[in-house]
Amino acid sequence: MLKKKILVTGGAGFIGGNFVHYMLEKHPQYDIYNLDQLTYAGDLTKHYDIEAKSNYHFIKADISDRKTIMSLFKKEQFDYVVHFAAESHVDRSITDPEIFIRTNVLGTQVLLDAAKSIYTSKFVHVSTDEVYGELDFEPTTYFTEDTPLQPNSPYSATKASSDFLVRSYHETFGMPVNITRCSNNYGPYHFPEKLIPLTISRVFNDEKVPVYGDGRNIRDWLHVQDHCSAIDLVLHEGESGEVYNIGGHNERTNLDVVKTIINTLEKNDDLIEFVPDRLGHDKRYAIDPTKLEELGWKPKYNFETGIAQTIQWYLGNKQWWEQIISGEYKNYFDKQYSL
Ligand code: NAD
Ligand code: TDX
Repeated sequence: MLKKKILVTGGAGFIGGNFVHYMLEKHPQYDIYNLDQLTYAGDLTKHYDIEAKSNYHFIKADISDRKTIMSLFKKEQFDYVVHFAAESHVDRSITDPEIFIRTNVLGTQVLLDAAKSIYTSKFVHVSTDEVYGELDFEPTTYFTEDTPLQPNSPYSATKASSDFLVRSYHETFGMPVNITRCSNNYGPYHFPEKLIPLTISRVFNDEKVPVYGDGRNIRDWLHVQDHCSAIDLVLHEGESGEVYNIGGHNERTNLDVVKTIINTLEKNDDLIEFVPDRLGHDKRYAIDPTKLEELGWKPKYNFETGIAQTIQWYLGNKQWWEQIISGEYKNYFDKQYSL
């Protein structure tokens, strides 16, 4: 019997990379095609241990390159698409929004057209809770799938645009789709521009950690493995056309997160440096995952266990992040922060 083919876009990045490993382990009956442009955020060293597998394939391509993407779909006739590829960093979208529109909006439309041109059984679009905008600190309310979209950053505006495009291909053409909206992920291979890996790498090196504003903004943290299991479930069991929120009720202030990392690494809080706030900084994100739980999903990690394991992972894999922070990323960091 022919193996089913799953196209994973952005499989050289943080979440897509973990998802590729997760799927090869959990579903050896599938052929996994990882399509990635290898931008600054993508690297294949995380796949050294799987690249020889006969059911893993890598394709270097830009999702907004219509000609290449259309002919690839025609040739490979993918059964499923799980779409992670995106420009993902809010701060970069504030300084340079254009590439976000090209990749996140145009790239998604090209993939939708390509999937429509063959028969794809399911197109899962990986989105974010940031499309809902922000919640107040009080009263304690949560994002549900019915919360209106009110994106505040150029990044979240492009993600919301792509969500609407995915929805429209379902409504207009009957394409079988799901949209997932997840809270902040953490875990292995998280790129060091994001709060948790940035803090771990800087505290480890006794360097100051930039905390935006007063550090009271709240994020709802989810271990990347729990995100992977949620997407796997939605891919196989999600009702076509539905949106599923993904989150594990792990709300923490940024200051709490930074202090937890400092304590675990047995360093001192004087490494914290309060810096000017992010423009348009969303106050609080928090997910109500009831709909996904009703589909049978249960996260495995609580934040305390997950963050301890993640710190251990970064200590054991210094080579990976040291090579990143000493390269081109150093220019970005020096432009972004004056510490
Ligand atoms: P990431 O930045 O770590 O990885 C993105 C990957 O996409 C990289 O490998 C990059 O090379 C690739 N890519 C970028 N532009 C491309 C293009 N034009 N063509 C092909 N490949 C391209 O991102 P991540 O944190 O792994 O996020 C993955 C997805 O999950 C994104 O869609 C993001 O919006 C969403 N998401 C992320 C989080 C989070 O906390 N990280 C939370 C919710 C949703
Ligand atoms: O240096 C920092 N200092 C700081 O205080 C950085 C990088 C961040 N922060 C704050 C801003 C946020 O309140 O920490 C919080 C987390 O910031 P990020 O790690 O940049 O994540 P966030 O902006 O919340 O977005 C993330 O979660 C949702 C991902 O990057 C998005 O791709 C995803 O959609």
